[in-house]
Amino acid sequence: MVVMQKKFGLIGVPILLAFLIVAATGNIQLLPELNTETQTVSNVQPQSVSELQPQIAEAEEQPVKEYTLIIEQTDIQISDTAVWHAWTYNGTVPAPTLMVNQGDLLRVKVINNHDVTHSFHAHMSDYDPKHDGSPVNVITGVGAGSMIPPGGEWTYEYNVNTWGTTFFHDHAASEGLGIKDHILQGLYGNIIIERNPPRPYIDRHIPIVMSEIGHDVERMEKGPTPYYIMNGMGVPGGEKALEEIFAEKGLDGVAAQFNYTLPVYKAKVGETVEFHVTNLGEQIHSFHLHGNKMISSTNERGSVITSQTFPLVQGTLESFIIKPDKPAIWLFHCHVVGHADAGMIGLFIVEE
Ligand SMILES: [Cu+2]
Repeated sequence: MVVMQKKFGLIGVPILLAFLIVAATGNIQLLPELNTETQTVSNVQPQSVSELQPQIAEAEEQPVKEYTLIIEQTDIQISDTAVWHAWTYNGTVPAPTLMVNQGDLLRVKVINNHDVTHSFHAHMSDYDPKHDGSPVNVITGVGAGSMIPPGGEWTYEYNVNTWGTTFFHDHAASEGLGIKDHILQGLYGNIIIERNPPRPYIDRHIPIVMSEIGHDVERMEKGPTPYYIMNGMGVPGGEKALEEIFAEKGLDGVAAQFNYTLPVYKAKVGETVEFHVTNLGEQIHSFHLHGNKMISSTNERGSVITSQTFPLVQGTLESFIIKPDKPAIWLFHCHVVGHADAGMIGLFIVEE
């Protein structure tokens, strides 16, 4: 019954379109009962056609943005005592951020050099179902290859007709492992879509993915390992651990953790910086940046985030803009503070 309703719904659209096309082209003899409206339709016709022409011309020259991502296992030293046998797009967790413009055709060629099936599933709104990269492709047989077997490849395509920030992740499962396990192993990344017309005042983008670490962590010897991570990094013991490192080894000791266990991003006073924070973990996280006026640029565009913190349920993101006005070292962390204690902290350094 549901299927029938859907079919009627789909049939209804072409009928409506056919009616509109017929009306617009003036072939009204096919619709004699609409004679009274004929004059009006033909009067507006020349203007409508000329307005359409540049749009069509633009469509033919749609800019194409192409990326290639290679799925492979990558060993990442996550602490002095442990290695994460991560699964990656192009060797990093998260994957490289894809930068596109509103209006582009985004084409992503994904090569699977790993020994299990993977995919690339992007949270986009305008693409052919064959590029979904989900188990439905296998079930329907439409784009079955978008679930990429070991050694295979697939080129996914998207019309980028909205702007803002979104993300992608693996949507495959393998024997004994769920989609969750595939994602947590590191197969995710952000897509930043610049508005048309663009915002030239953005000086710097800082994409951050909050998550938990995947299942394949090898501990060489006893020692703390992160579980809650941002951009693949975490400091077990959080800020307290940093204090202890400082007491023992001074600033150099802390600096040795930069972009090893502790994500660190820099900007200059007066720059306009846009953060993009995504939760691709299995738990609720929240994101708190100290000391800067945060203005939402994705969910509540233009609103000030007054508590300096926003919540992220699983599979969501927020972007915000700041304009740091003084040199400082600021903390950012998950405000599920237990997660921060278990690793989810980072530094934002503002330089003169
Ligand atoms: Cu958290």
